[in-house]
Amino acid sequence: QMSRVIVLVDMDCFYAQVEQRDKPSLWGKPVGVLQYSANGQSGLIAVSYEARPFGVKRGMTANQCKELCPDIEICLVPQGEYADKADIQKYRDASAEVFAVLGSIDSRIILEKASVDEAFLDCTAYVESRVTKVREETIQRLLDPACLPTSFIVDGKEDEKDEDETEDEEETVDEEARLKRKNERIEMIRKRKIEEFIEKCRFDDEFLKIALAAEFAERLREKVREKTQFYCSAGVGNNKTMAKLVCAAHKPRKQSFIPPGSEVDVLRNTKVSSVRGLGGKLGRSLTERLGINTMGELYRTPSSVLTATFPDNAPWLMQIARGEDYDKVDSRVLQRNLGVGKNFPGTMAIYTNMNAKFWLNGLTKELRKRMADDKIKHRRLAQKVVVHVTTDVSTSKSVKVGATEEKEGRLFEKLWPVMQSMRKGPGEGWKPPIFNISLSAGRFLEGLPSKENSIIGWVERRTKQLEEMEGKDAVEKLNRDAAAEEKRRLEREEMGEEEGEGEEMEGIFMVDNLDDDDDDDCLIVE
Ligand code: TTP
Ligand code: CA
Ligand code: CA
Repeated sequence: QMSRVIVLVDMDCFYAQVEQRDKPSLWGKPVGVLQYSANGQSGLIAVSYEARPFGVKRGMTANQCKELCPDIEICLVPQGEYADKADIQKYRDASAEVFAVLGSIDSRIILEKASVDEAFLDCTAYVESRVTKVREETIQRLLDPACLPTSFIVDGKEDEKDEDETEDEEETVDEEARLKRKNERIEMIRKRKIEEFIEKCRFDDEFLKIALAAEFAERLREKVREKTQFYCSAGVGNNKTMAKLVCAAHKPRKQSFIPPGSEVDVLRNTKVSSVRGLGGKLGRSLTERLGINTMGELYRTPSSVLTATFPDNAPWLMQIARGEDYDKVDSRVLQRNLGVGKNFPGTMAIYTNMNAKFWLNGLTKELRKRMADDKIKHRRLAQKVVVHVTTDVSTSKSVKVGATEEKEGRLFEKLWPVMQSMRKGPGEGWKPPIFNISLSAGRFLEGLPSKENSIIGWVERRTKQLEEMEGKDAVEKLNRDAAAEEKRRLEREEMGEEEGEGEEMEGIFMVDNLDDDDDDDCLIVE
């Protein structure tokens, strides 16, 4: 079993930092980025860390956050050209700057763009090339406090106890001094844990590899900061799921890593919904059908129960509960889909076909614009557009598109009948009404990185090799395995677990989630 070393980099309050960089007087101040919408559904989509102690959260209106934090500076997302849409181009450009830095650091690193402000880096080859270097020298370097200045160990053991114990003795001290002492204590524990970790590196290469990746991540983040002015956080682990999970443990401007072997401890009290791949329907049905709320509970659930309830996903669920994840980092910097969409919540719901036509037309224009930009930039052409319509249920249908649909109006002519075919019941109206329309263009032709890395591409290459080596039987088995794996992947995708990860959608307010105080939930799927 090959062990890997994965780093997940996530920008801190990204859109807020873009605004702070645009207007430097905003650095260090509470800032909220508001997406204005003519239908009254405006809400915050990013909140600077200075505003968070006041309780300001994503999804709040300008009034709500002013009440909590009167000094907050509200920045408006620019308006787009069509369909009452926000123009997030400036955030996308800022994202491209960040990715340019991430991609230029070392050719041995595989970089996968996971969202507008997030990337996975497979550092296995890079750290392995460094493990062989003189060990004692490396250990001494790592032990230097300046080497891992913003790193925290996340091992699932409770540190809070140490922090609270001394609280009583200090009742006479003023708040400021108390806070200072508390921070000193945190810093002391941080350093002690790092030292313990580095000591283990003397005897254990798995520890050493993680430490080297953490050192790399510190420098990478410094470089991002230097080149773009933006701060970010990072997580280091043996796979994507763990790297992503621990990145959130210490934020902003910090990074976290897991001692190899502590995965189950780290996961024990983790909410199922905070785990990559379980943020959607599958995670919810774990809770609804089996009463499983935490990863620890999932870990303790007998495999027979999981298999009976989730026949296809049980093996994957058991792996994830153990902290194992074999999803590989795809060398992918381009988006797999271009998406646009809009919510029509409450009284904004669409009842008439005329209204539906109006919005589909606006969204189609917006999509065409993005496809055209994308075509020039990346020299590729989408072969498929998916129309999603949400009434009381969500339905989607895909259409093949090509060069013909690039002509003005042609794409709409193609999409409108598709949308019509999704209309239930008699008459001209929509009943139940439409709450969301979104379009996504995908399956790109030409130099397609996502295809090249897919299981299909892998099978094609392996088929040739294996046929030479082992004959037809082995090849057939391989094909069956790959087909089964692809089927499971598609099912997981369909169950909505990859929400907000692969697919980039802008401007969609998922109103269902507005009440949810879980920060990880997407209001807008990126
Ligand atoms: P996130 O990484 O989820 O959040 P964040 O960077 O603002 O804050 P954190 O420090 O906690 O990571 O999203 C990145 C950007 O994507 C965010 O700044 C704004 C945008 N976004 C939306 O427009 N709508 C959404 O629902 C979410 C989740 C993000
Ligand atoms: Ca972020
Ligand atoms: Ca993110």
